[in-house]
Amino acid sequence: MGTVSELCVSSFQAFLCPSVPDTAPVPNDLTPEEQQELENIRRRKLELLEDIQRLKDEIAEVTNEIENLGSTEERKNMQRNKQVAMGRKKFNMDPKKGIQFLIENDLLKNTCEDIAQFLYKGEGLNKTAIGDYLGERDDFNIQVLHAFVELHEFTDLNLVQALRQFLWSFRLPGEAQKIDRMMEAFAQRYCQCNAGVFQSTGVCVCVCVCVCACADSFLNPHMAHCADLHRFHTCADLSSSLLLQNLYDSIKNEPFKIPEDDGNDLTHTFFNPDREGWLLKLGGRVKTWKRRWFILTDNCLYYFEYTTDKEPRGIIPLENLSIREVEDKKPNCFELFIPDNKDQVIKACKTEADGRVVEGNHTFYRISAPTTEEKDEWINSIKAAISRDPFYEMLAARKKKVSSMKRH
Ligand code: 4IP
Repeated sequence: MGTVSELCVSSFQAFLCPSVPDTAPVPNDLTPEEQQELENIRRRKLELLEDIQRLKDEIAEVTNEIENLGSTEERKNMQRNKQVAMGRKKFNMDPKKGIQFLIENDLLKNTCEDIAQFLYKGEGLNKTAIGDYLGERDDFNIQVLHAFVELHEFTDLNLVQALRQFLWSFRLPGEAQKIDRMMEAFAQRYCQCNAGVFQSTGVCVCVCVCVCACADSFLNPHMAHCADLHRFHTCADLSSSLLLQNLYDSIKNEPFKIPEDDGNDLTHTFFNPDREGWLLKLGGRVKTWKRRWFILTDNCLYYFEYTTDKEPRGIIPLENLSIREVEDKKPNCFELFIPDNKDQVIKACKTEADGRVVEGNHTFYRISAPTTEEKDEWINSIKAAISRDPFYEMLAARKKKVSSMKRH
């Protein structure tokens, strides 16, 4: 039997180390006061243990909530990005349905300003589809067209420069009425940004039509309406001849670039990818950074020069590759590499400047994302794509089997 102080010590040890049982019987040779004191210590200890357990439970609960909160947010974001991508694809196939889908899913506000902004940003959108939507006769579409034109800044640009900018943001539809509406909206905005250059919007529209006809005949010299300065001067009595001369020279010196009719092939091929977005990619032999539109789908990474390109510039099959974060002068970098073989060239194909498709030269693909979040999302999506692919898993299993057979 121990002394009171020994018993107290054992009680506290049990308290400090709860796994040690505090079951020593209360000795009966203690005075009632001492017994009472010992009882008190043991009760206090139990209370404290209960408090600790309660605190532990609360911490676990809060941690759990925080974790769930993070993953719910992440999941929501991923879901949202996926739906936006889906909306873009729908838009490219049927602009009205695409916009409707985005509005119904709370991804776009149903106002002409928001829709115009979405078209103006144009990320992942087909320029022909943008032109079709903006050219519609519907009142709402006409309002969107005006809001869209308002987003262009034409101040201090000459008419040809402004037209170049405007006509690069979508592909002009073929119908004359649609073109009229668009030219009218453009001319209004141009005159608003450059008061006094033209006597009226009507004059500006007339000059625009001349500019376009002239640009067209420079691009297609065999067409009937020959582009001579004389023809261009049909607008002469409407505007100063010096201004017209400048515009004429500008068209002649630099051909008018119209976005390609990009069709919808890409839309179908890459419908609903795992992820897509702009990234910077480092070259293989020549280490130049290029901004490319990346699409992750079917366990392959495709990159394009423009979102509307029909053909990718490069294709990187992801099987046998790993991904890791890396430090570089560029921010948010990650790279694809072959594990345990840093000198082997990755199996991939690329397009040469002359259009030939050849094998790539990369021993690693270094890529920079615009933000840390996007870098993390790309890494996660690529990791998921690499690990989920059943073909790769089957291949890996076979390789394992073959190498174990070789060993025996
Ligand atoms: C090119 O540099 C581009 O970066 C290419 O990227 C890249 O090909 C070339 O790599 C690199 O030389 P310049 O345009 O400055 O010449 P992209 O094809 O996206 O334009 P990859 O294989 O990265 O596509 P090498 O390996 O051909 O040098």
